[in-house]
Amino acid sequence: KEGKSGSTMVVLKHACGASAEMYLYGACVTSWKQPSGDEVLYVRPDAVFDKSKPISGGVPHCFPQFGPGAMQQHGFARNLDWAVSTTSADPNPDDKDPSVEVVLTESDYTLKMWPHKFKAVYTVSLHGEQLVCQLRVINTDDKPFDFTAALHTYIEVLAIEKAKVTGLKGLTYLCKAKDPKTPETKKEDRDEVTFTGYTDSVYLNSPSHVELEVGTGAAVALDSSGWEDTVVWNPHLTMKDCYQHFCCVENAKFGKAATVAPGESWTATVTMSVVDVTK
Ligand code: TA6
Repeated sequence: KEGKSGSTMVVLKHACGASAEMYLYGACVTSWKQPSGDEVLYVRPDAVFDKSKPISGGVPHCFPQFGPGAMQQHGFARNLDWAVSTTSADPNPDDKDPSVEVVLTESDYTLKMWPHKFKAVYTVSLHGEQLVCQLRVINTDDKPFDFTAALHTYIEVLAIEKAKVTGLKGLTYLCKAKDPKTPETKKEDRDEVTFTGYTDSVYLNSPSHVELEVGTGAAVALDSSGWEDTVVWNPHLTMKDCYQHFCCVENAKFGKAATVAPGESWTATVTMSVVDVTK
């Protein structure tokens, strides 16, 4: 389907009423709605869809590098067109979960930045009201490679002052708020991480279940496997026009890079659900 600025997107609709949209540019999921019509994700007002820069919002990829480093910030996966390999996008009378699988492989552009042959396979599906995202990175080269990665998920919150992330207490984290290139190592002692200023923290070896309370009595739960770390980011006053309305809770593989031998693969999955926290 034609999305914004003529860019191609895939729409998933579940028989339960939930829906999702993903642009092939960056394989970026930009919308995930509950059957009520409520949007869970957040797309920044400065987002553009004309491929001149990565889509700022939804669930952008960071691959094969999370953050700044040897190559451009967050790697190249978020600013390339992925190709659809299989899809079952329409609602199905027998309640089958709609899904789409897209792939990205090396090109002259990627080889200049990262000299490895690879195939990244990204599958997005709606399991009822849940959004399930799975990334598989296959080494199609004849030598091993390393990478870091993340799903840079933007979640809409009622007001950032009301947002709370739970599940991180006791973890060691890299605080990148002062300088992303030289993070400070800290220990989280809060039951609930709240946002009173610029926040950019990579929690190492985080649990498979983390929740973000969004301030409406609901939380978004992220249940993951394969991703080992969790990044929490809010730009605070550096994005005066929009920081109040979103919080990024990102599944990441950063503390320890993934190493993949030739012919082998690395897989990580996250299942996101909206849960009622008032009960
Ligand atoms: O995930 C947090 C982070 O890496 C921050 O350090 C900040 O740079 C942010 O992502 C946004 O990055 P972007 O390149 O999309 O502006």
